[in-house]
Amino acid sequence: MEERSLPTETTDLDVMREDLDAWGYCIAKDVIDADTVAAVRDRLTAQATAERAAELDHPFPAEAEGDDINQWLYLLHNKGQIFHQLALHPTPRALAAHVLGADHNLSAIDSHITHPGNKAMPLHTDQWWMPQPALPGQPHHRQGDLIRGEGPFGEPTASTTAISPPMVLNFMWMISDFTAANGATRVVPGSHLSGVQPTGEPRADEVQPEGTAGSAIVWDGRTWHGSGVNTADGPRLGLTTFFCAPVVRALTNMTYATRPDVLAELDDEMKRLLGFAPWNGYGATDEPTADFVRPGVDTVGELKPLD
Ligand SMILES: O=C(O)CCC(=O)C(=O)O
Repeated sequence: MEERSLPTETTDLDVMREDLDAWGYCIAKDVIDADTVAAVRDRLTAQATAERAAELDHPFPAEAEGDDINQWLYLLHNKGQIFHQLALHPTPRALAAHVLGADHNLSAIDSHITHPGNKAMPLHTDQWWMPQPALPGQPHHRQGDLIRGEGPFGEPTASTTAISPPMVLNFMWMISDFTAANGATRVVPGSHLSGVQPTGEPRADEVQPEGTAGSAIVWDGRTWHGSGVNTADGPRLGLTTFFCAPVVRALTNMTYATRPDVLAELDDEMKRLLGFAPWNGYGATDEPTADFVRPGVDTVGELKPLD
């Protein structure tokens, strides 16, 4: 059988789905128009500049040791209505539905800005915490004992035994052009089918797809990836809408961290996406079949029988 060529930019959702299945990533071209890109970029840049000046930005654990040059902005839905459009956009939602199923949540809505002078992010997967399948009678991995960066390691070739399914999907919006020079995301094609984790070291078989602002690079939670080195003269603006299956703990604690003034304005779909709706009773407060959860202050506390 002829091997499918590596993903290139496409506007065809079917091709994106097939690329994700075959290679573990795809490039969605021109998902938002130039005016939307400009509006997102302006809000993001203003927020990023203010957070850095106020020393409010905190590094992410997957960043290279000692890299305090790259910048993360978390909980963007609290930081501008314009970001909600990206989370609700039909293209990421269709790909999340393809990989995770119709019900999925937003695990994070963050920005990753690679600045000149940074370090390459070590290769990693976004579901290092997923236990390996085990044959009956063999010891199983205890999920709560798994440690980031401790494998199991191996080569990124297709496994011949059962592997775990994807539980998360990363849809990384390009808010500036992504180029090899400014630190575009590196991926290892096909590594999503290996069932093992990368050691973090760069590899000869990694590729660094480029794309224009308004496009996105999208990867399966099992795909080996990391951001690149920025040798250009300006920042690379990445914005991730990161989705998870409904029983996976979200990367950011959305129900606790969503600002009350933002929550008051959310429509039901955005509330569902952020995990404010129980899923088959999971994530519920004191009414498992309620449409939406309620904060602790409104739940039932210690009661005494009435006389
Ligand atoms: O910013 C990038 O290019 C990659 C970010 C990343 O590795 C992640 O979000 O897990």
